[in-house]
Amino acid sequence: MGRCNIFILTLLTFSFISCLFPDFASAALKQNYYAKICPDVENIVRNAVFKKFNQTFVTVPGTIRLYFHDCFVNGCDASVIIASTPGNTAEKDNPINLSLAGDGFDTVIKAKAAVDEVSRCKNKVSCADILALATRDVISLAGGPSYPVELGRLDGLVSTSASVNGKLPGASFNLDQLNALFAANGLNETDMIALSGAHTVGFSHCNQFANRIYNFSRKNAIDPSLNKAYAAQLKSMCPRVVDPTIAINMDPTTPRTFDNVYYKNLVQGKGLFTSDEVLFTDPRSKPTVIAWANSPQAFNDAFIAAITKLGRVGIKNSKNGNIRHDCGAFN
Ligand code: HEM
Ligand SMILES: *[C@@H]1O[C@H](CO)[C@@H](O)[C@H](O)[C@H]1NC(C)=O
Ligand SMILES: *[C@@H]1O[C@H](CO)[C@@H](O)[C@H](O)[C@H]1NC(C)=O
Ligand SMILES: *[C@@H]1O[C@H](CO)[C@@H](O)[C@H](O)[C@H]1NC(C)=O
Ligand SMILES: CC(=O)N[C@H]1CO[C@H](CO)[C@@H](O)[C@@H]1O
Repeated sequence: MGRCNIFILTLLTFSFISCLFPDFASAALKQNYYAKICPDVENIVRNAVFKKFNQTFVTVPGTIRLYFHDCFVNGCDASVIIASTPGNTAEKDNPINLSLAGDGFDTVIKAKAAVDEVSRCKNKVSCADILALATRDVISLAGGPSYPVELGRLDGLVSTSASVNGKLPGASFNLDQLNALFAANGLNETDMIALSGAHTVGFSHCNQFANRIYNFSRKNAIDPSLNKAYAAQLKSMCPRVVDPTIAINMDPTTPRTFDNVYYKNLVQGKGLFTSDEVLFTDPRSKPTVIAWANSPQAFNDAFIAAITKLGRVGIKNSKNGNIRHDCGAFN
């Protein structure tokens, strides 16, 4: 009883302190956050994203992956967009930056410029929120689900190359490694399987899966979990001596559509990375893969839940964040 009272007292004290100093409480996001500040922000961003999409499809995968990397390294705070300066090597220039496509960055820069052209909106909308909105917009432009986006993020004040190490998953990860990294970001196995579905669009360089088609320690053996015809196709596109300029579609079936075909591919042994195919070969995640291969609606629902949770990672408050004037540089 006594212990319980102390617990409640501690809890009350904490809530009280949080009320006195709201900056210590984690900022809450909400839909329509800009209703009074910049009421047309969603249309402005959507139009800018559409213009960019109309120029190049790379806008779609580039923006989605940029959001993922932003959120997993120091939270969804646009720190990934910061350019390096003579005194600081930023996140985007970490050698394991995994070749983020320039068109993702450009999408955010263009949308920010469009928002700032409206005087009441100028310097009032964070780059982190613009990236969250642009991600929703490219997904829906590519045929994926549309969904309400929670807003109210601030932009981070720190971006270092060193902070990237250990924060992003590798293409050779097994299920336990994937689960551990996503759990560190408040995402469970279901969320991880759903977000992996983003590999339904975009490209990969050959080095990410070369070991699956030319196992160097086993006389170039092919990973037995790979579909034989798909492996042969991959070998014809990616020579044994890796050519770093070659990038291939990650979804060999519908590479430009954001759909559940990613899961259908996994069932057929056509997952490009070890981290993709393991979702089908590991008996723990297999039932979910099969369910989503069979139901676009079930996948869409799970994806929306998961990307909404992803958007809540590491939200900054007024002590450790602000609204950047230029997404690529600190104010
Ligand atoms: C589950 C663990 C994940 C691993 C191991 C992984 C790994 C990779 C790798 C190695 C590439 C290819 C990079 C290259 O060679 O250029 C890639 C591309 C991509 N990833 Fe992931 N990823 C994971 C999860 C995610 C998530 C959660 C998202 C977003 C929700 C995402 C979105 C993308 C997109 C859209 C691309 C294509 C990028 C482009 O074409 O420019 N990935 N990923
Ligand atoms: C889309 O691209 C076409 C030509 O590539 C251009 O004529 C059209 O104006 C563009 N639409 C928008 C909204 O940018
Ligand atoms: C390559 O072969 C080694 C030795 O048999 C094995 O442990 C490893 O899992 C294989 N790698 C792949 C990607 O199949
Ligand atoms: C994982 O999170 C989703 C929401 O994203 C939730 O619906 C589901 O119940 C969670 N699963 C477990 C096992 O906690
Ligand atoms: C887009 C980008 O910044 N790519 C860089 C990733 O890291 C390699 C190795 O450090 C650089 O050569 C790329 O320019």
